[in-house]
Amino acid sequence: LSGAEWQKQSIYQILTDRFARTDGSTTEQCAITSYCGGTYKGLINHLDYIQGMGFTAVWISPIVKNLEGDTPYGTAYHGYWAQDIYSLNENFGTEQDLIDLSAALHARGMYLMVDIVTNHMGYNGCGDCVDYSLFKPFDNSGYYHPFCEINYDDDNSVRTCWEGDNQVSLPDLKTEDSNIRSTFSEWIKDLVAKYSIDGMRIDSVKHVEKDFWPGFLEAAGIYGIGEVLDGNPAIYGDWQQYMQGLMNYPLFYWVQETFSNPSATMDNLVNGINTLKGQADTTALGVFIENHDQKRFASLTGDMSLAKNAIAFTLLSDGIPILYQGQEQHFSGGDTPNQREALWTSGYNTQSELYQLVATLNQVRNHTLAARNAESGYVKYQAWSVYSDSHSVAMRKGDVIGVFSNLGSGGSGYQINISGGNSGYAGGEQVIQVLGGDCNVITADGSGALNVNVGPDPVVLYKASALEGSGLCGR
Ligand code: ABC
Ligand code: CA
Repeated sequence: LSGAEWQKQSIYQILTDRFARTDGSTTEQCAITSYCGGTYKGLINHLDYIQGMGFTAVWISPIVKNLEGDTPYGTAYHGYWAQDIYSLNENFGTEQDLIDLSAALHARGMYLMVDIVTNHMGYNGCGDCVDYSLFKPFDNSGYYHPFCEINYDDDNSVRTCWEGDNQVSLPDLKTEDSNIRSTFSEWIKDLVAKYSIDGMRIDSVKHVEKDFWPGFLEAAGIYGIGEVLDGNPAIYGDWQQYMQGLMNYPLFYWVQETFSNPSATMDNLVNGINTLKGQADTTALGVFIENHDQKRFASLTGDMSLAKNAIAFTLLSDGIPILYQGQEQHFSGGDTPNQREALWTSGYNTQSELYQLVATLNQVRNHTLAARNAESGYVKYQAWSVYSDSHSVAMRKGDVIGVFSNLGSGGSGYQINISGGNSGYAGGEQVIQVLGGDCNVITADGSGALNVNVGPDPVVLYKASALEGSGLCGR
Protein backbone atom coordinates (compact mmCIF):
# COMPACT_ATOMS: atom_id res chain seq x y z
CA LEU A 1 0.00 0.00 0.00
CA SER A 2 1.37 3.42 -0.90
CA GLY A 3 1.97 6.31 1.47
CA ALA A 4 -0.99 8.20 0.02
CA GLU A 5 -3.27 5.26 0.79
CA TRP A 6 -1.83 4.82 4.28
CA GLN A 7 -2.67 8.45 5.07
CA LYS A 8 -6.34 7.50 4.89
CA GLN A 9 -6.01 4.65 7.39
CA SER A 10 -6.15 4.62 11.15
CA ILE A 11 -3.94 2.17 12.94
CA TYR A 12 -4.39 0.05 16.05
CA GLN A 13 -1.04 -0.91 17.61
CA ILE A 14 -0.74 -4.46 18.88
CA LEU A 15 1.83 -6.14 21.07
CA THR A 16 1.08 -9.63 19.81
CA ASP A 17 2.05 -11.38 23.04
CA ARG A 18 -0.40 -9.23 24.99
CA PHE A 19 -3.47 -8.85 22.76
CA ALA A 20 -5.31 -12.17 22.57
CA ARG A 21 -4.58 -15.80 23.33
CA THR A 22 -5.54 -18.73 21.14
CA ASP A 23 -7.76 -20.06 23.94
CA GLY A 24 -9.56 -16.70 24.16
CA SER A 25 -8.95 -16.52 27.92
CA THR A 26 -9.79 -13.22 29.60
CA THR A 27 -8.58 -14.32 33.02
CA GLU A 28 -5.09 -15.71 32.36
CA GLN A 29 -2.55 -13.78 34.45
CA CYS A 30 0.31 -12.07 32.64
CA ALA A 31 3.68 -11.82 34.39
CA ILE A 32 4.84 -8.57 32.85
CA THR A 33 8.27 -9.70 31.59
CA SER A 34 7.31 -13.23 30.50
CA TYR A 35 5.62 -14.52 27.39
CA CYS A 36 1.91 -14.29 28.21
CA GLY A 37 0.49 -16.32 25.38
CA GLY A 38 -0.87 -13.86 22.81
CA THR A 39 -0.91 -15.28 19.26
CA TYR A 40 -1.84 -14.49 15.65
CA LYS A 41 -4.73 -16.93 16.02
CA GLY A 42 -6.00 -15.07 19.08
CA LEU A 43 -5.72 -11.82 17.14
CA ILE A 44 -7.67 -13.22 14.17
CA ASN A 45 -10.46 -14.11 16.59
CA HIS A 46 -10.69 -10.56 17.92
CA LEU A 47 -10.60 -8.48 14.76
CA ASP A 48 -14.22 -7.44 15.36
CA TYR A 49 -13.08 -5.66 18.51
CA ILE A 50 -10.59 -3.59 16.47
CA GLN A 51 -12.80 -2.97 13.46
CA GLY A 52 -15.68 -2.10 15.80
CA MET A 53 -13.65 0.94 16.90
CA GLY A 54 -13.28 2.02 13.27
CA PHE A 55 -9.63 1.08 12.76
CA THR A 56 -8.64 0.07 9.26
CA ALA A 57 -5.16 -1.33 9.93
CA VAL A 58 -3.16 -3.08 12.62
CA TRP A 59 0.52 -2.70 13.44
CA ILE A 60 1.88 -5.86 15.04
CA SER A 61 5.07 -6.12 17.10
CA PRO A 62 8.17 -7.69 15.48
CA ILE A 63 7.65 -11.18 14.07
CA VAL A 64 11.10 -12.73 13.67
CA LYS A 65 12.80 -15.27 15.91
CA ASN A 66 14.33 -13.70 18.99
CA LEU A 67 16.74 -14.72 21.74
CA GLU A 68 15.27 -17.51 23.82
CA GLY A 69 15.04 -17.89 27.57
CA ASP A 70 15.16 -15.36 30.35
CA THR A 71 17.33 -12.25 30.71
CA PRO A 72 17.59 -9.71 33.54
CA TYR A 73 14.78 -7.86 31.67
CA GLY A 74 12.73 -10.99 31.10
CA THR A 75 11.98 -12.71 27.83
CA ALA A 76 11.80 -11.31 24.30
CA TYR A 77 7.97 -11.18 24.37
CA HIS A 78 8.11 -7.73 22.68
CA GLY A 79 10.11 -9.02 19.72
CA TYR A 80 12.94 -6.48 19.48
CA TRP A 81 15.79 -8.90 20.23
CA ALA A 82 16.22 -10.75 16.92
CA GLN A 83 18.57 -13.67 16.43
CA ASP A 84 17.32 -15.22 13.19
CA ILE A 85 15.63 -12.95 10.67
CA TYR A 86 14.68 -15.87 8.40
CA SER A 87 12.45 -17.62 10.97
CA LEU A 88 9.39 -16.50 12.86
CA ASN A 89 9.04 -16.22 16.62
CA GLU A 90 7.09 -19.40 17.24
CA ASN A 91 5.56 -18.12 20.45
CA PHE A 92 3.10 -16.17 18.31
CA GLY A 93 2.23 -18.99 15.91
CA THR A 94 3.32 -20.58 12.66
CA GLU A 95 4.05 -19.10 9.25
CA GLN A 96 0.60 -20.25 8.18
CA ASP A 97 -0.97 -18.43 11.14
CA LEU A 98 0.64 -15.17 10.05
CA ILE A 99 -0.47 -15.73 6.45
CA ASP A 100 -3.98 -16.39 7.81
CA LEU A 101 -3.90 -13.16 9.81
CA SER A 102 -2.94 -11.18 6.75
CA ALA A 103 -5.73 -12.84 4.73
CA ALA A 104 -8.29 -12.27 7.51
CA LEU A 105 -7.43 -8.56 7.58
CA HIS A 106 -7.59 -8.24 3.80
CA ALA A 107 -10.95 -10.02 3.71
CA ARG A 108 -12.26 -7.17 5.89
CA GLY A 109 -10.66 -4.49 3.74
CA MET A 110 -8.10 -3.90 6.49
CA TYR A 111 -4.31 -3.70 6.29
CA LEU A 112 -1.32 -5.29 7.98
CA MET A 113 1.65 -3.28 9.25
CA VAL A 114 4.63 -5.19 10.67
CA ASP A 115 7.32 -3.83 12.96
CA ILE A 116 10.77 -4.18 11.36
CA VAL A 117 14.19 -3.90 13.00
CA THR A 118 17.37 -3.56 10.91
CA ASN A 119 19.60 -1.69 13.33
CA HIS A 120 20.57 -4.53 15.60
CA MET A 121 20.22 -8.09 16.82
CA GLY A 122 19.78 -9.06 20.48
CA TYR A 123 22.02 -10.97 22.88
CA ASN A 124 21.52 -12.14 26.45
CA GLY A 125 24.75 -10.84 27.93
CA CYS A 126 27.29 -8.05 27.83
CA GLY A 127 28.51 -6.22 24.75
CA ASP A 128 31.94 -7.79 24.86
CA CYS A 129 30.68 -11.35 25.44
CA VAL A 130 28.43 -11.82 22.40
CA ASP A 131 28.43 -15.24 20.74
CA TYR A 132 27.94 -14.10 17.14
CA SER A 133 27.55 -17.64 15.81
CA LEU A 134 23.98 -17.62 17.18
CA PHE A 135 22.83 -15.05 14.63
CA LYS A 136 21.33 -15.68 11.23
CA PRO A 137 22.54 -14.54 8.79
CA PHE A 138 25.01 -12.09 10.35
CA ASP A 139 27.03 -14.74 12.17
CA ASN A 140 30.39 -13.16 12.94
CA SER A 141 31.67 -9.99 14.55
CA GLY A 142 32.72 -8.58 11.16
CA TYR A 143 29.10 -7.65 10.46
CA TYR A 144 28.92 -5.40 13.52
CA HIS A 145 30.26 -2.14 14.85
CA PRO A 146 32.54 -2.65 17.84
CA PHE A 147 30.67 -2.45 21.16
CA CYS A 148 30.25 0.99 22.72
CA GLU A 149 27.52 2.65 24.74
CA ILE A 150 25.54 5.39 23.02
CA ASN A 151 26.22 9.01 23.79
CA TYR A 152 22.98 10.68 22.71
CA ASP A 153 24.71 14.05 22.28
CA ASP A 154 26.81 12.67 19.43
CA ASP A 155 25.04 11.66 16.21
CA ASN A 156 27.83 9.38 15.11
CA SER A 157 27.66 7.54 18.40
CA VAL A 158 23.87 7.23 18.03
CA ARG A 159 24.44 5.54 14.66
CA THR A 160 27.34 3.24 15.48
CA CYS A 161 27.21 2.46 19.18
CA TRP A 162 24.84 -0.12 20.62
CA GLU A 163 21.30 0.24 21.98
CA GLY A 164 20.53 -1.84 25.03
CA ASP A 165 23.08 -2.22 27.80
CA ASN A 166 25.47 -4.77 29.30
CA GLN A 167 22.66 -7.01 30.54
CA VAL A 168 20.97 -7.38 27.16
CA SER A 169 23.20 -6.00 24.45
CA LEU A 170 21.95 -5.11 20.99
CA PRO A 171 24.81 -5.79 18.54
CA ASP A 172 24.76 -2.91 16.08
CA LEU A 173 24.92 -3.91 12.42
CA LYS A 174 27.20 -2.22 9.89
CA THR A 175 24.20 -1.02 7.92
CA GLU A 176 26.54 1.15 5.83
CA ASP A 177 28.08 -1.97 4.21
CA SER A 178 26.72 -2.81 0.80
CA ASN A 179 26.51 -6.56 1.47
CA ILE A 180 24.41 -5.97 4.59
CA ARG A 181 22.22 -3.56 2.67
CA SER A 182 21.62 -6.05 -0.12
CA THR A 183 20.89 -8.86 2.35
CA PHE A 184 18.27 -6.66 4.03
CA SER A 185 16.81 -5.63 0.68
CA GLU A 186 16.36 -9.24 -0.43
CA TRP A 187 15.00 -10.18 2.97
CA ILE A 188 12.35 -7.48 3.16
CA LYS A 189 11.22 -8.05 -0.41
CA ASP A 190 10.65 -11.75 0.33
CA LEU A 191 9.03 -11.09 3.69
CA VAL A 192 6.55 -8.60 2.24
CA ALA A 193 5.64 -11.03 -0.54
CA LYS A 194 5.36 -14.11 1.67
CA TYR A 195 3.04 -12.53 4.24
CA SER A 196 1.34 -9.94 2.02
CA ILE A 197 2.47 -7.12 4.30
CA ASP A 198 1.02 -3.69 3.51
CA GLY A 199 3.18 -1.40 5.59
CA MET A 200 6.10 -1.32 8.02
CA ARG A 201 6.70 0.42 11.31
CA ILE A 202 10.46 0.78 11.31
CA ASP A 203 12.36 0.61 14.56
CA SER A 204 15.35 2.67 15.72
CA VAL A 205 15.52 4.71 12.53
CA LYS A 206 17.84 7.37 13.92
CA HIS A 207 20.35 4.69 14.85
CA VAL A 208 20.94 3.90 11.18
CA GLU A 209 22.62 6.31 8.73
CA LYS A 210 20.06 8.21 6.69
CA ASP A 211 21.10 6.95 3.29
CA PHE A 212 20.33 3.34 4.24
CA TRP A 213 16.60 4.07 4.14
CA PRO A 214 15.65 5.03 0.56
CA GLY A 215 17.08 1.76 -0.81
CA PHE A 216 15.46 -0.30 1.90
CA LEU A 217 12.05 1.31 1.35
CA GLU A 218 12.33 0.81 -2.37
CA ALA A 219 13.18 -2.87 -1.96
CA ALA A 220 10.21 -3.31 0.36
CA GLY A 221 7.92 -1.60 -2.12
CA ILE A 222 5.51 -0.55 0.63
CA TYR A 223 5.06 2.38 2.96
CA GLY A 224 7.25 2.63 6.02
CA ILE A 225 6.70 4.78 9.09
CA GLY A 226 9.86 5.23 11.08
CA GLU A 227 10.59 5.72 14.74
CA VAL A 228 12.93 8.67 15.26
CA LEU A 229 12.52 9.09 18.99
CA ASP A 230 13.13 12.80 19.28
CA GLY A 231 10.91 15.65 20.44
CA ASN A 232 12.75 18.31 18.43
CA PRO A 233 10.58 19.47 15.50
CA ALA A 234 13.59 20.96 13.68
CA ILE A 235 14.98 17.59 12.62
CA TYR A 236 11.85 16.21 10.92
CA GLY A 237 12.04 18.08 7.62
CA ASP A 238 15.43 16.63 6.83
CA TRP A 239 14.47 13.12 7.92
CA GLN A 240 11.49 13.24 5.59
CA GLN A 241 13.88 13.51 2.65
CA TYR A 242 14.85 9.92 3.44
CA MET A 243 11.68 8.51 4.93
CA GLN A 244 8.47 10.43 4.50
CA GLY A 245 6.52 8.57 7.18
CA LEU A 246 7.71 9.14 10.74
CA MET A 247 6.18 8.98 14.19
CA ASN A 248 5.21 12.47 15.32
CA TYR A 249 7.13 12.50 18.60
CA PRO A 250 7.13 16.31 18.91
CA LEU A 251 3.32 16.35 18.93
CA PHE A 252 3.28 13.46 21.39
CA TYR A 253 5.22 15.53 23.91
CA TRP A 254 3.11 18.67 23.41
CA VAL A 255 -0.20 16.84 23.68
CA GLN A 256 0.95 14.92 26.72
CA GLU A 257 2.17 17.94 28.65
CA THR A 258 -0.85 20.06 27.68
CA PHE A 259 -3.67 17.64 28.35
CA SER A 260 -2.30 15.78 31.37
CA ASN A 261 -2.10 18.95 33.41
CA PRO A 262 -4.96 21.45 33.95
CA SER A 263 -2.51 24.17 34.86
CA ALA A 264 -0.69 24.01 31.51
CA THR A 265 -1.74 26.53 28.88
CA MET A 266 -2.33 25.82 25.19
CA ASP A 267 0.66 27.91 24.09
CA ASN A 268 3.27 25.19 23.63
CA LEU A 269 0.84 23.00 21.75
CA VAL A 270 -0.40 25.73 19.41
CA ASN A 271 3.04 27.21 18.79
CA GLY A 272 4.58 23.77 18.43
CA ILE A 273 2.12 22.71 15.77
CA ASN A 274 2.76 25.89 13.81
CA THR A 275 6.51 25.38 14.03
CA LEU A 276 6.34 21.75 12.95
CA LYS A 277 4.02 22.56 10.05
CA GLY A 278 6.51 25.09 8.76
CA GLN A 279 9.29 22.51 8.71
CA ALA A 280 7.76 19.15 7.87
CA ASP A 281 4.87 17.55 6.04
CA THR A 282 2.68 16.79 9.03
CA THR A 283 0.15 14.93 6.89
CA ALA A 284 2.66 12.09 6.44
CA LEU A 285 3.39 11.59 10.15
CA GLY A 286 1.87 9.07 12.58
CA VAL A 287 0.09 10.62 15.56
CA PHE A 288 -0.21 8.94 18.95
CA ILE A 289 -0.22 9.62 22.67
CA GLU A 290 0.74 6.14 23.80
CA ASN A 291 2.93 3.29 22.66
CA HIS A 292 4.83 0.38 24.16
CA ASP A 293 7.80 2.57 25.19
CA GLN A 294 6.08 5.49 26.90
CA LYS A 295 4.17 5.84 30.16
CA ARG A 296 0.47 5.59 29.50
CA PHE A 297 -1.54 8.79 29.63
CA ALA A 298 -3.64 7.46 32.50
CA SER A 299 -0.48 6.92 34.56
CA LEU A 300 -0.06 10.73 34.50
CA THR A 301 -3.66 11.53 35.36
CA GLY A 302 -6.70 9.38 36.00
CA ASP A 303 -9.00 12.16 34.83
CA MET A 304 -11.39 10.83 32.18
CA SER A 305 -12.12 14.20 30.55
CA LEU A 306 -8.42 14.85 30.05
CA ALA A 307 -7.98 11.38 28.54
CA LYS A 308 -10.85 12.06 26.15
CA ASN A 309 -9.39 15.38 25.04
CA ALA A 310 -5.95 13.87 24.44
CA ILE A 311 -7.39 11.00 22.41
CA ALA A 312 -9.75 13.20 20.40
CA PHE A 313 -6.98 15.69 19.68
CA THR A 314 -4.67 13.01 18.27
CA LEU A 315 -7.29 11.11 16.26
CA LEU A 316 -8.27 14.34 14.48
CA SER A 317 -4.74 15.64 13.92
CA ASP A 318 -2.86 15.70 10.63
CA GLY A 319 -1.37 12.37 9.65
CA ILE A 320 -2.20 8.79 10.49
CA PRO A 321 -3.82 8.24 13.89
CA ILE A 322 -2.35 5.39 15.90
CA LEU A 323 -3.91 4.02 19.07
CA TYR A 324 -1.97 1.61 21.29
CA GLN A 325 -3.89 -1.38 22.60
CA GLY A 326 -5.31 -0.74 26.06
CA GLN A 327 -5.71 3.02 25.59
CA GLU A 328 -9.39 2.43 24.83
CA GLN A 329 -9.71 0.68 28.20
CA HIS A 330 -8.01 3.51 30.09
CA PHE A 331 -5.09 1.26 31.08
CA SER A 332 -2.63 3.08 33.31
CA GLY A 333 0.74 1.29 33.25
CA GLY A 334 3.77 3.53 33.71
CA ASP A 335 7.34 3.01 32.53
CA THR A 336 8.58 -0.01 30.57
CA PRO A 337 7.52 -2.80 30.96
CA ASN A 338 4.42 -1.77 32.95
CA GLN A 339 2.61 -0.15 30.00
CA ARG A 340 2.54 -3.59 28.33
CA GLU A 341 -0.42 -5.04 30.18
CA ALA A 342 -2.38 -7.96 28.71
CA LEU A 343 -5.44 -6.52 27.00
CA TRP A 344 -7.58 -9.58 27.66
CA THR A 345 -8.05 -8.70 31.33
CA SER A 346 -10.40 -5.95 30.09
CA GLY A 347 -12.73 -8.62 28.75
CA TYR A 348 -12.55 -6.76 25.39
CA ASN A 349 -15.23 -4.43 26.68
CA THR A 350 -16.79 -2.64 23.73
CA GLN A 351 -19.01 -0.54 26.03
CA SER A 352 -16.19 1.25 27.82
CA GLU A 353 -16.28 5.03 27.63
CA LEU A 354 -13.06 5.38 25.67
CA TYR A 355 -13.82 2.50 23.30
CA GLN A 356 -17.05 4.29 22.39
CA LEU A 357 -15.28 7.63 22.05
CA VAL A 358 -12.67 6.18 19.70
CA ALA A 359 -15.40 4.52 17.64
CA THR A 360 -17.17 7.86 17.16
CA LEU A 361 -13.97 9.70 16.27
CA ASN A 362 -12.94 7.11 13.70
CA GLN A 363 -16.47 7.24 12.31
CA VAL A 364 -16.14 11.00 11.81
CA ARG A 365 -12.74 10.63 10.15
CA ASN A 366 -13.73 7.66 8.00
CA HIS A 367 -16.88 9.41 6.86
CA THR A 368 -14.96 12.49 5.86
CA LEU A 369 -12.42 10.42 3.97
CA ALA A 370 -14.97 8.27 2.18
CA ALA A 371 -17.67 10.75 1.36
CA ARG A 372 -16.00 14.10 1.45
CA ASN A 373 -12.31 13.76 0.79
CA ALA A 374 -12.39 14.93 -2.79
CA GLU A 375 -14.28 18.02 -1.78
CA SER A 376 -12.61 18.93 1.47
CA GLY A 377 -9.18 17.41 0.89
CA TYR A 378 -9.12 16.16 4.45
CA VAL A 379 -5.86 14.24 4.19
CA LYS A 380 -3.83 17.08 2.71
CA TYR A 381 -5.53 19.86 4.69
CA GLN A 382 -3.15 20.89 7.47
CA ALA A 383 -5.07 21.44 10.68
CA TRP A 384 -4.88 24.91 12.19
CA SER A 385 -6.01 26.58 15.33
CA VAL A 386 -9.17 28.59 14.62
CA TYR A 387 -9.51 29.64 18.25
CA SER A 388 -7.36 29.34 21.36
CA ASP A 389 -7.15 30.70 24.85
CA SER A 390 -5.19 29.47 27.83
CA HIS A 391 -7.31 26.34 28.42
CA SER A 392 -9.02 25.55 25.17
CA VAL A 393 -8.22 25.26 21.52
CA ALA A 394 -10.37 24.70 18.44
CA MET A 395 -8.67 22.97 15.53
CA ARG A 396 -10.05 22.91 12.03
CA LYS A 397 -9.11 20.16 9.58
CA GLY A 398 -11.14 20.34 6.42
CA ASP A 399 -14.79 19.91 7.35
CA VAL A 400 -14.07 18.89 10.90
CA ILE A 401 -13.70 21.30 13.81
CA GLY A 402 -12.62 19.83 17.13
CA VAL A 403 -12.82 21.84 20.33
CA PHE A 404 -10.54 20.64 23.11
CA SER A 405 -9.77 21.77 26.64
CA ASN A 406 -7.58 20.80 29.55
CA LEU A 407 -9.95 21.99 32.27
CA GLY A 408 -10.34 18.44 33.55
CA SER A 409 -13.50 16.84 34.95
CA GLY A 410 -13.65 19.31 37.84
CA GLY A 411 -13.40 22.38 35.64
CA SER A 412 -16.33 24.51 34.55
CA GLY A 413 -16.96 24.95 30.87
CA TYR A 414 -17.51 28.29 29.16
CA GLN A 415 -18.53 29.64 25.82
CA ILE A 416 -16.16 30.55 23.02
CA ASN A 417 -16.76 32.18 19.65
CA ILE A 418 -15.21 30.86 16.45
CA SER A 419 -15.20 33.62 13.86
CA GLY A 420 -16.82 33.28 10.46
CA GLY A 421 -13.60 33.62 8.49
CA ASN A 422 -12.05 30.84 10.54
CA SER A 423 -14.93 28.39 10.73
CA GLY A 424 -15.39 28.23 6.98
CA TYR A 425 -19.15 28.03 7.53
CA ALA A 426 -21.66 29.87 5.40
CA GLY A 427 -23.96 32.39 7.07
CA GLY A 428 -26.75 30.52 8.83
CA GLU A 429 -25.07 27.12 8.41
CA GLN A 430 -26.51 24.33 10.60
CA VAL A 431 -23.71 22.64 12.50
CA ILE A 432 -24.09 19.45 14.55
CA GLN A 433 -22.14 18.52 17.66
CA VAL A 434 -21.36 14.95 16.60
CA LEU A 435 -19.32 14.51 19.75
CA GLY A 436 -19.87 16.04 23.17
CA GLY A 437 -23.30 17.62 22.89
CA ASP A 438 -25.86 14.93 22.20
CA CYS A 439 -26.11 15.85 18.53
CA ASN A 440 -27.13 19.36 19.43
CA VAL A 441 -27.57 21.66 16.42
CA ILE A 442 -25.88 25.07 16.44
CA THR A 443 -26.67 27.69 13.83
CA ALA A 444 -23.84 29.92 12.63
CA ASP A 445 -24.65 33.62 12.47
CA GLY A 446 -24.82 35.64 9.28
CA SER A 447 -21.03 35.78 9.04
CA GLY A 448 -20.53 32.03 9.62
CA ALA A 449 -19.32 32.58 13.20
CA LEU A 450 -20.58 30.38 15.97
CA ASN A 451 -20.69 30.06 19.73
CA VAL A 452 -19.68 26.73 21.25
CA ASN A 453 -19.60 25.53 24.83
CA VAL A 454 -16.16 24.15 25.67
CA GLY A 455 -15.07 21.72 28.34
CA PRO A 456 -14.51 19.62 30.18
CA ASP A 457 -15.16 16.99 27.45
CA PRO A 458 -14.11 17.43 23.81
CA VAL A 459 -16.56 18.60 21.15
CA VAL A 460 -16.57 17.82 17.44
CA LEU A 461 -18.55 19.95 14.99
CA TYR A 462 -19.71 18.91 11.54
CA LYS A 463 -21.92 20.59 8.96
CA ALA A 464 -25.38 19.05 9.03
CA SER A 465 -25.53 19.14 5.23
CA ALA A 466 -22.43 16.93 4.98
CA LEU A 467 -23.46 14.31 7.50
CA GLU A 468 -25.78 12.20 5.34
CA GLY A 469 -24.75 8.56 5.23
CA SER A 470 -22.27 8.89 8.08
CA GLY A 471 -24.31 6.97 10.65
CA LEU A 472 -23.52 9.82 13.04
CA CYS A 473 -26.40 11.43 14.94
CA GLY A 474 -28.82 9.17 13.12
CA ARG A 475 -27.95 10.59 9.68
C1 ABC B 1 14.93 -3.08 28.24
C2 ABC B 1 14.02 -3.09 29.46
C3 ABC B 1 13.92 -1.70 30.07
C4 ABC B 1 15.30 -1.18 30.39
C5 ABC B 1 16.15 -1.21 29.11
C6 ABC B 1 17.57 -0.78 29.38
O1 ABC B 1 16.17 -2.53 28.56
O2 ABC B 1 12.73 -3.53 29.06
O3 ABC B 1 13.16 -1.79 31.26
O4 ABC B 1 15.20 0.14 30.86
C7 ABC B 1 13.40 -3.05 23.18
C8 ABC B 1 12.40 -3.49 24.24
C9 ABC B 1 12.68 -2.81 25.57
C10 ABC B 1 14.12 -3.01 25.99
C11 ABC B 1 15.03 -2.49 24.86
C12 ABC B 1 16.51 -2.65 25.16
O5 ABC B 1 14.72 -3.22 23.65
O6 ABC B 1 11.11 -3.15 23.79
O7 ABC B 1 11.82 -3.35 26.57
O8 ABC B 1 14.35 -2.30 27.18
O9 ABC B 1 16.82 -4.00 25.34
C13 ABC B 1 12.67 1.24 20.02
C14 ABC B 1 11.45 0.37 20.34
C15 ABC B 1 11.66 -0.29 21.68
C16 ABC B 1 12.81 -1.29 21.56
C17 ABC B 1 13.95 -0.74 20.82
C18 ABC B 1 15.12 -1.59 20.67
C19 ABC B 1 13.88 0.44 20.10
O10 ABC B 1 10.29 1.11 20.22
O11 ABC B 1 10.53 -0.95 22.18
O12 ABC B 1 13.19 -1.67 22.92
O13 ABC B 1 14.80 -2.46 19.56
C20 ABC B 1 15.85 5.01 22.40
C21 ABC B 1 15.86 4.65 20.91
C22 ABC B 1 14.51 4.15 20.42
C23 ABC B 1 14.01 3.01 21.32
C24 ABC B 1 13.92 3.57 22.74
C25 ABC B 1 13.42 2.52 23.72
O14 ABC B 1 15.23 3.97 23.16
O15 ABC B 1 16.27 5.76 20.17
O16 ABC B 1 14.67 3.68 19.10
N1 ABC B 1 12.71 2.46 20.86
C26 ABC B 1 16.10 9.93 24.38
C27 ABC B 1 16.83 9.56 23.11
C28 ABC B 1 16.04 8.47 22.37
C29 ABC B 1 15.87 7.27 23.29
C30 ABC B 1 15.11 7.74 24.53
C31 ABC B 1 14.82 6.60 25.48
O17 ABC B 1 15.87 8.75 25.16
O18 ABC B 1 16.96 10.71 22.29
O19 ABC B 1 16.74 8.08 21.21
O20 ABC B 1 15.14 6.24 22.60
O21 ABC B 1 15.95 6.17 26.06
C32 ABC B 1 12.73 14.01 24.78
C33 ABC B 1 13.81 14.12 23.76
C34 ABC B 1 14.16 12.71 23.28
C35 ABC B 1 14.59 11.85 24.46
C36 ABC B 1 13.44 11.86 25.47
C37 ABC B 1 13.77 10.99 26.69
O22 ABC B 1 13.13 13.19 25.87
O23 ABC B 1 13.37 14.90 22.66
O24 ABC B 1 15.20 12.75 22.31
O25 ABC B 1 14.84 10.51 24.02
O26 ABC B 1 12.41 15.30 25.26
CA1 CA C 1 23.32 1.53 14.24
